[in-house]
Amino acid sequence: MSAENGTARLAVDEGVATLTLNRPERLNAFTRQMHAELREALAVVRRGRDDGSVRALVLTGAGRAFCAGQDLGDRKPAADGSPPDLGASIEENYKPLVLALRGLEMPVIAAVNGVAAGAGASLALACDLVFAARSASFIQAFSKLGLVPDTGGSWILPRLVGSARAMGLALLGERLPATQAAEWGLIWQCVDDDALMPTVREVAIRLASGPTRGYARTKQALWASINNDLETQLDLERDFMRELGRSEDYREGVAAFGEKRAPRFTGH
Ligand code: LHQ
Repeated sequence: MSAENGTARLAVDEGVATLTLNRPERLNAFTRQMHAELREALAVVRRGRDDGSVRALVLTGAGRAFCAGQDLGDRKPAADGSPPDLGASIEENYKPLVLALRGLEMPVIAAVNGVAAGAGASLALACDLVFAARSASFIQAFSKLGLVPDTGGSWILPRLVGSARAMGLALLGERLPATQAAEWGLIWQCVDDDALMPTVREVAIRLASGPTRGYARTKQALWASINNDLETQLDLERDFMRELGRSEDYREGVAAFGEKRAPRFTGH
């Protein structure tokens, strides 16, 4: 588990892992150290899924921001003055981060407590469910630096809000308030600032006591549907249903329905 004073803090409680980006003085901007600590924390979360102690993940930011994207001061210019290889940074850090979140076999929830800019916005949108505080906002800051939306941003934006709005967001780089993000369908829900963490916690605990395997396949199926044709998706549903029909949680769900009681899911 990451150190309490690290740049990525991990805490586990009631089956919910909470991963907090922790560089509040730099609005939780990513550094190489933070990426390394995030990788370490996500490995702990994966082990927690294996031993049953973690069944939902919440991602949030310390202080007044969610994440301001790449730390623009973290990269020292090369001694010979040659330009940086941003592609290498994507390959080593950002791409594995998105794939790790997408591959986690549990629901991943973003609690966007403040501004989410650049790769910070993309990180939030890579989560399965996004809640944002009313005062939060999303900024596609890349265009102001002459860059392209990364960390999956160019893939997810048009899929969430359509190409007209995606293009406007990406080219203009204007601040999108959380309320409008919810109206546009960029995120699941916008809640009052004070209600953000209690709401997310309540949802995360509910999900962590649910049929985790079913949730994992549901998230996998929905993300896969974006690229699949109908027949491929029907085949995927068949395969997942075949697997889940043999699960303990399905048996428990059917038994609980018949006995008119609340199910006790174990995630198996
Ligand atoms: C920061 C940052 C920051 C360092 C605030 N870095 N210090 C790029 C390159 C390579 C590979 C991979 O991917 C990427 C993708 C990207 O993420 S590109 C986008 C990078 N991010 C940005 O361009 C956002 C830059 N930040 C801002 O525009 C503003 O800070 C926002 C709009 C987020 C918040 O504005 P304010 O609420 O007015 O806060 P502030 O600007 O005063 O920031 C507070 C402090 O945080 C300040 O430091 P200071 O010493 O003056 O108190 C900022 O310099 C620092 N900070 N973002 N990304």
